Amino acid sequence: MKGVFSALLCSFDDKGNVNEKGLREIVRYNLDECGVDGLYVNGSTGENFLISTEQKKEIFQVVKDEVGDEAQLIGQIGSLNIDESVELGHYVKELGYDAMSAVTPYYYKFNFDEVKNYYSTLVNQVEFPLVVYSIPALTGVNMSLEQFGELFKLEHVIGVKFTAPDFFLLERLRHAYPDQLIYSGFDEMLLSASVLGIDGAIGSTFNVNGKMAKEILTDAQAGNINEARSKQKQTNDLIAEVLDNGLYQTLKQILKVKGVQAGECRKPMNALSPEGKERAEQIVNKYLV
Ligand code: SI3
Repeated sequence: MKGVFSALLCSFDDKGNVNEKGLREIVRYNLDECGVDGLYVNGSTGENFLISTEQKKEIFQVVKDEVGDEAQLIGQIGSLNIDESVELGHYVKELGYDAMSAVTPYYYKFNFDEVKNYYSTLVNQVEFPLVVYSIPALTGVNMSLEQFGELFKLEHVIGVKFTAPDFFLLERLRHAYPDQLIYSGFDEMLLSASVLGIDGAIGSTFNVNGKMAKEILTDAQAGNINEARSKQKQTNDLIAEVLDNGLYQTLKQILKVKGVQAGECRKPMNALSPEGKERAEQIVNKYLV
């Protein structure tokens, strides 16, 4: 369960349906061209919070069918509807995923007891390894070192996807919980997180730039910091342009340039303008040939 995991994009048609062929092509591109160690399915990048339970199941099933045992799979099953989370947890367990993950409950201002109860319900009912998904910038849920520790004490909790720029907290977590898996969630901070001893990374840009991410992680782990810095710099030039042009739309357009049917984003995300599409092509020519 270590290494570089793409937060998998999903291909949708212009009506918002899952495009199975396109999804399989995205999976293949990640495995064959990017060489990632695993896939994080139905996360933010998979537009999970914009789709139905049935679509989530369809995506989990198609991805497992395409991947088989070629790579590790983590299924993001977190939802504000705890019954849906439990149902999806059972679903990925039965499909043969390696672990489930769940975003911290958001929108309502849940206190920590409520957050902890959410996770203990999931692990007690599903009895399957769980990675906590912490992304405070989107959820508004910030947890302290001690609160992470409370979650790590729960049976079946195996780690955290830490998507935050708080490197003080990350260092404290690494030091305090050496046996938990820590995945970094910000691709632009991969090197800095690697130096602190993370076990892996989960990110959206790895769908197109996974090879470079793997090199950054392995260079950093081997102590080749200058090499890793230069690769992180190239990566961040790419990421800055992708963010400026529209994150998921641009990643999909890059894949289309590469011949992958990456499809559209779900509404209310906008499609790229003709200029945005042209810029995505320029990004490919500049960084991804
Ligand atoms: O669940 C997921 O799809 C992720 O792993 C998301 C991941 O943390 C990405 N964050 C978001 C909000 O998409 C990052 O990979 C992010 O796109 C990247 O670092 C660029 O800022």
